[in-house]
Amino acid sequence: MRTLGMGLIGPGFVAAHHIDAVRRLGDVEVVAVAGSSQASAERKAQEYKVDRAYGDFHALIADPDVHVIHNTTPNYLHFPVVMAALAAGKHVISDKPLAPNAEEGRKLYEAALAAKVAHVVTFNYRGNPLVQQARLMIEGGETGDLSFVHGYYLQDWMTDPNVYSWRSDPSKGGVSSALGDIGSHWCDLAEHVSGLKIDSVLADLTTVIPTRYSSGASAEAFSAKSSGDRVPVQVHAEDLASVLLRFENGAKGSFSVGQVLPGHKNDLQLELNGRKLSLKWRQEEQNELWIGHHDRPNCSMAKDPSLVSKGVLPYTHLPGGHQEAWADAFFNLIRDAYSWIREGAAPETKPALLPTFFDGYRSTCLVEAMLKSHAAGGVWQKVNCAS
Ligand code: SOE
Repeated sequence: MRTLGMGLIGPGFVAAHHIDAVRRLGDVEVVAVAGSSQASAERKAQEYKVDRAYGDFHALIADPDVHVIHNTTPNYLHFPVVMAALAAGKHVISDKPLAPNAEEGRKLYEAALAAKVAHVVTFNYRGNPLVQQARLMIEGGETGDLSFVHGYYLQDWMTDPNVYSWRSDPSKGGVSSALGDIGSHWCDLAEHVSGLKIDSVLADLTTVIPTRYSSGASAEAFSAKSSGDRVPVQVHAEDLASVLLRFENGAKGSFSVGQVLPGHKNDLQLELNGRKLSLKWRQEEQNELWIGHHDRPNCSMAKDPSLVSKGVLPYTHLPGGHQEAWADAFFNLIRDAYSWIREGAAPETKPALLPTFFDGYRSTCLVEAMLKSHAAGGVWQKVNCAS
């Protein structure tokens, strides 16, 4: 079997998890990392124990030993980095949001199809075993038709006004902040698990902290804030939003996102109410799936290979009672991506779990519709996303 080479472009807390997941595969070599300068790339290469460091991402893409590019750059670099990787015929695994707007999202999706390479977006919550359990129960008819799909994705790492991230800067994070960053995950998960597409949205956006204080350096998500002199910066992007949803089959839904909500670390919840039963999954208690009944006691299903459906087994790694975690779910997505690459990356061999650039493009369409709905004063907005 040919050894595949992986190259990673970008810093951030998630970069280390891309590298760990690839190393866990055992048959893929982490060849090189690229950063914003030669010095930062070398620092990262040393930290991750990688031999080659590039201060220019074009040089990493041109490296003949790199077959798969992992993009973990800030949002404003996704388009140029991913486009350059596709032009060089490399497989791409990109962080979300795929692009800052639907137009660029669509261009990347089309370029990926034309390049005939694997194209994956890290909507990693799909990789959790009990998320797949819920998806298969719905697909198998156990819930009955869904009438309501709802939940939230709440965090608190931006609660302090001294945290200033590129996500708050319209020229870097894109016009949206919380919706693009974590609303994209929630909507992807809701559509993936329910099997339903969101048809239209009605959104209400808020900036709870309109003035932030920047020290010049962008704060990494979840990191301690930097010290030093600070200057006030006006922020217009949303840090809190609530959205009503209409699904294509007539089901209704709603979700809220916020990144300034004390006590909520990475609190994603998805609940799906069917005509026969309800399911609820919460990321911070990811080894349990709540099953709600009308005519008998509710119960909670534990993540246990002896209990889950057959299709979920490849996504469990440990016996019952041994908790699986964020990194295991992330690994599941990376493992499916590389098995797709090894199979030739044709559309018909794509594992069902795997989110592609179409899903990344779709999420840019959803966020764009939400921004339009809010800008129009809160009117229903249809989601336009031609496939
Ligand atoms: C910060 O909000 C962040 O790191 C997101 O960018 C990730 O996609 C999410 O999984 C965790 O939170």
